[in-house]
Amino acid sequence: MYPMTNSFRLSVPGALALGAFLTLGLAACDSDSTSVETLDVTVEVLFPEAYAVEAAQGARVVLRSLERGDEETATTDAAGTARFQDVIPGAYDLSAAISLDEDRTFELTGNRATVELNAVLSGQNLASGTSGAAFSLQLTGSPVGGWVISEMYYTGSRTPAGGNYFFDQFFEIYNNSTDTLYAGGLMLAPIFGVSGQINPSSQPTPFQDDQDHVYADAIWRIPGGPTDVPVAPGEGLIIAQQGLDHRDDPNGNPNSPVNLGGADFEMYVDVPDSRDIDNPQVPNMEIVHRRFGFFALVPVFGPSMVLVEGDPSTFQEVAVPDAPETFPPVIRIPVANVLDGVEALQNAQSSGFKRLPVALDAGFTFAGGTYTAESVRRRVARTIGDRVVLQDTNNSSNDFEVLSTPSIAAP
Ligand SMILES: [Ca+2]
Ligand SMILES: [Ca+2]
Repeated sequence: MYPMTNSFRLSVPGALALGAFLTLGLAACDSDSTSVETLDVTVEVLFPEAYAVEAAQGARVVLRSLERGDEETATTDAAGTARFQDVIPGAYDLSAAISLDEDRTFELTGNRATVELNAVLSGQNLASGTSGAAFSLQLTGSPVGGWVISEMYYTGSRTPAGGNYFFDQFFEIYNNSTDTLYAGGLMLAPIFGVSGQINPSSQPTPFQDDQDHVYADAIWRIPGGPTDVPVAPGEGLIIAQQGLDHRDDPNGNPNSPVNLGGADFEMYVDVPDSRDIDNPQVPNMEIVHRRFGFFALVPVFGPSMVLVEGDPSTFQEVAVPDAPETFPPVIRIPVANVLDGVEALQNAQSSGFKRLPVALDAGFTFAGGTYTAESVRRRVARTIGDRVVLQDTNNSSNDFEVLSTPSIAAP
């Protein structure tokens, strides 16, 4: 199991080798100046903090001598510990590595992925005269999991007089990964196309055959760059159409289920003739692209929404086929730039109106109707410690459930 002894014999130069071996073999504690006192080294290997288990069983640990270049290898046991015996004092690099298959990663993180984790501790001095040394290595790797759209509240609410109210729409994006992610520069894009047979002339989007792109009505960007807007694992950001307390605001609706005055961002339509409301307390999303409208309204029948990364100047404007010349173009975004997408359609019969490519969302979700104050929310895959991992099989029919009131609604 531990071939240290062999390596030790080979690595000790010249005539000393046999004598040293005999000395150790017969009396390891002999203080004779010609002998080499060896020591035992224990290495504890830990998974990254957000993982379900601390001790990393099955990690390959390497102890590499800086003087001689030779390596010893051991595998961690169920306690995450690897042991090296009879190690010659000197300077060493320690490293640990483990490959996790999809099933094991799912057990440990709640997300399915193959993962490589590593840890390195360089230039450690194993001093002679000590009985042993112990080290602890914490593995790191790329975040497992990523951003998802966790909730969409798009149905709107009824006013006390029975009117339609749709300014209280919001979207939540969520860090479904094992590490802090940065939201600066991420873009939220509602997709062009009707949500179902809303009237007899409703037609599905003409872009259905293109499975490599999505076609956006608008692109809203979170301000900042790739190191701005940190979001911890298991935390989300609320992006409101209007960042108001819709229940109390004089422009609001007392029947609205949500107070969005504490939203992280709002989609203020900043145009000269704007009728939108800019709450100075809520930072505005940046408008990258917008086709029309006084408000950042998405269809109350069901929007398709995608979360996008990358450089939007590479996205092209595209005319809508058979539309009048004055019809504003949509913007074409490669599927490769889409981090997550959710298709919400009018009802169970609306599958023919799908707007998102199957690779992004193989199904769709739908609410009970318009102005019902319902939201659609991603189901929980599992909980690891305090962290909720949301289900993302890229099929909203399975991954989403309808809530009778948004998850952030006051009780
Ligand atoms: Ca604002
Ligand atoms: Ca997804």
